[in-house]
Amino acid sequence: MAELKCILWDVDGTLADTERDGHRVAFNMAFDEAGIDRQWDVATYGELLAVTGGKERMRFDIDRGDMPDMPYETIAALHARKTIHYQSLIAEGRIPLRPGVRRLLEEAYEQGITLGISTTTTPAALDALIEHSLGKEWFDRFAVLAAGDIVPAKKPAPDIYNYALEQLGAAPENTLALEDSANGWKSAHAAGLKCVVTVNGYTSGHHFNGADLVVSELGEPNGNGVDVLQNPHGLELHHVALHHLQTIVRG
Ligand code: XBP
Ligand code: MG
Repeated sequence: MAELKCILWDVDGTLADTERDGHRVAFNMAFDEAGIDRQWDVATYGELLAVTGGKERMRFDIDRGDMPDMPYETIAALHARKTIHYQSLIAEGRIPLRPGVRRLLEEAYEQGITLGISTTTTPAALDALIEHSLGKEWFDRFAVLAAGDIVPAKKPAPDIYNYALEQLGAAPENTLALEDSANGWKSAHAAGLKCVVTVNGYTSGHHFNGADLVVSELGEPNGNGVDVLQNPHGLELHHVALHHLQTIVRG
């Protein structure tokens, strides 16, 4: 029987709702500052989230004719400015962790479960969120921070999960992923991982066929109880606890 030894966490939308009020706003600040006639409103950004990776997202918007064309170097420079704006927004402390994230991270850490990050976002953006929303001690508590361009193919490709597993020497059957989006779920699934999904405003309409649990959030013991959207293992739950993840991995 497989045991839960490792949990890999997605970042944007899973640890915190960073997209609408963080990344989106930072992109718009960078476009404005560079004199580019384009702003991504909340709904447009939701469509663009189908493309993972900020530089790739800009390229997609250019290719469909909604942004002026520019060479890769300009996209990369704009994205670097966007990351700086994002770091400032995060440093202002305006993006809290999602409910239950800290509780589950702490429970798993105390139980000796290996913890890692597996994300499409840029390392500098990830570092800002760890420092300002989680706390600096978590730089040492995560055994791997797999992020951004470290692999050529971003989610939904499995590469970033495979990279994290390889760095940890962890087996997929002992590892569970926490995700919020269809692209994230596909990536984790393609890497052979069990996956729990916490949806958010941008992803509640996504399809997660085959996911091990889909809920509105991880929730808190003293909260109202989470909305359970898919529960193929028939778990009894009010909030998501470590023992639920252990049950899922045991199969
Ligand atoms: C989500 C993404 C990222 C962010 C923006 O990543 O697709 O591209 O939207 O980050 P995940 P960058 O859910 O895997 O954390 O601009 O740094 O790419
Ligand atoms: Mg995500």
